[in-house]
Amino acid sequence: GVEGSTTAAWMERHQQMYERATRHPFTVSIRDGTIDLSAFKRWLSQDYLFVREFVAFVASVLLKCCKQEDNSDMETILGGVASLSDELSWFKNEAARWGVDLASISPLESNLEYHRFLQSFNEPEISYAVAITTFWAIETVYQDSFGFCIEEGNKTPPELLGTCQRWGSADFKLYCQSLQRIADRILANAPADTVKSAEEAFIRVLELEIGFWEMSSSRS
Ligand code: HMH
Repeated sequence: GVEGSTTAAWMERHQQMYERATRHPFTVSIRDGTIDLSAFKRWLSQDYLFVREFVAFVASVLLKCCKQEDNSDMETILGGVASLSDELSWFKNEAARWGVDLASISPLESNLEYHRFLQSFNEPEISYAVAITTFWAIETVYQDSFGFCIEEGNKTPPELLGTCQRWGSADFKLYCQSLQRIADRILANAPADTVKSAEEAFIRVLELEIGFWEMSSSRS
């Protein structure tokens, strides 16, 4: 439950920014059916490039996990790596369906900024606590954002339901909750300065996610 959950306390403390990330005009426009399809395609192609970087990030979290004395979280994280393989295939399929040529896409600035953040986790000095918290936060923003698009009262266009289901499904929510439990357990045993760094990483993820939605929405 939420009792004693460090991550749940942060979600409350930074509620405004959390809402800006998970109820962004971009995803809200999916839910109300007013989404600009060229913006959707921009998001799709940029997120494909993001996920390719995210594979390396999750691998770095897995590596940090394996170096722990207690590596009982290994299966959960390994499952995350495995599902990214399916996700890359999904992106290729979806891009073909929308007539998007993934081979000709270059990452936009907000995407590159996110890549640099993800790449910083390759440093062995970055703790497992900060890494697993970051992993949880990244997945949760998508779960909450796309989950809202399939909640009661949505007017999500049928051709976008598959996308929303990918991250908004009950299974993906359970997976995010497993990551949250792991993060909370590790944070409960971490020194105060590490917990502080993890909270900063959580806020940084929210900023980067907002930037990513902004980049996807922009008509420039
Ligand atoms: C930008 N954040 C972004 N892309 C994603 N695919 C996720 C989070 C979830 O994996």
